[in-house]
Amino acid sequence: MDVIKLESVNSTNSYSKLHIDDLVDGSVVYAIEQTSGRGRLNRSWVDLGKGNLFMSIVLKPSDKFDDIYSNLTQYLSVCLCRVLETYNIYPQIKWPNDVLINGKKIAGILSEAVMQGGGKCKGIILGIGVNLNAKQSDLDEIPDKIATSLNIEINQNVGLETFLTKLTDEFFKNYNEFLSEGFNSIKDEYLKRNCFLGRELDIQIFDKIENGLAKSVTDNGELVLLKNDKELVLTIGDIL
Ligand code: BT5
Repeated sequence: MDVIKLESVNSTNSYSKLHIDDLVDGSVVYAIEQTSGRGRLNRSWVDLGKGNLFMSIVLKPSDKFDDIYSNLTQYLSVCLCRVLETYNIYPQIKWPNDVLINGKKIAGILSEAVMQGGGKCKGIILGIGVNLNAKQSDLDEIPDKIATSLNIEINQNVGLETFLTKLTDEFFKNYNEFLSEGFNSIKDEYLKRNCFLGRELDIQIFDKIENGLAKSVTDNGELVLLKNDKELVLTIGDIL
């Protein structure tokens, strides 16, 4: 596994996209400082100082895009939960891939496919930010979300490189199984950590809000929402 450490970068995802031709399948790019970290839909990811994880995994499974690549974020959320549990804390997953501790956001995942002419897929950039060593006063400044950090949850500092190695080992341990079986290979592990099923939810889908009872998750990782006796099957959205 190639691991590339950057002292400072705008975004590990942007860097990985820019250098995708030179990065081999399975490369891991991480940065000590990330100046313009990106979330989904033009949101940003806040750098809470040295010792936090900003990482992108570069994957080149095939030059044809397969639908299961969209579930890589859910696969990574399960891997992250397993690693966090080794610190004796109990994370939960909010569909599709938010990882929370006691309802507070500790990590964010951003997956981007890099396509080229002829519908060919050059690769998938799977980015993740995890708050490992943050100050409560900085967490309080994060817009729109209540956030936490591993050091605050376990009351001690966390080794960045140790955490990175645990997470990438966990990721690659079952990656080939995930590629052949898709979301189904992690469905049970995903569901046992969920905090959304059986609840009435408001879900933002671009500029629209749907609401209903979260009934189940399909074998493809979609959320089934029950609304006026009708089932809505959602592939994207943000639980509000
Ligand atoms: C995400 O977006 O949660 C995906 C974030 C992915 C960040 C990684 S870091 C390495 C790689 N390189 C990048 O440039 N990005 C990836 P989204 O679901 O859109 O959530 C964004 C929202 O999370 C923001 O609008 C804030 O409310 C909140 N947020 C921002 N920074 C945070 C932090 N450090 N901790 C907790 N919440 C945060």
